[in-house]
Amino acid sequence: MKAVVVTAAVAAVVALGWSMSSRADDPPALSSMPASEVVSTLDRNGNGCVDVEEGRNYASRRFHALDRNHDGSLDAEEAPLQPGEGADARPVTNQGWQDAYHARFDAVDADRSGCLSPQEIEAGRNARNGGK
Ligand SMILES: [Ca+2]
Ligand SMILES: [Ca+2]
Repeated sequence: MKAVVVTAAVAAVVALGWSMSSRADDPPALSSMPASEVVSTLDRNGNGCVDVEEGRNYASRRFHALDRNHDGSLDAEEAPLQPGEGADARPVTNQGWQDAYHARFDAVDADRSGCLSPQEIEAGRNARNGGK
């Protein structure tokens, strides 16, 4: 019963996400989404959380979408610094971007399940935004 409800919700959010996206290839920015929507957007295998590969896939697509001048790196204009990132985090290459993604994933994956639940993402955000 719960699975059915979750699946329906995911389908609805994904459909909404696609229709709102101006370019289908442009992955949406996750920072403005509620954590539950982040998960439903990235959760391809439908297990209710964001696996390492699912997040990496997004991170890679996002990198290429942000790299507007296609020089293989993101400067602070293409990818504004996120909370917790120092000025030396830009410019960043795709490799550095992926490394940062993995570090963030590990930091957020509190139960070490290799999959990020909405609760973990929410907690990770609160921690990053200066929460105690
Ligand atoms: Ca998943
Ligand atoms: Ca660039």
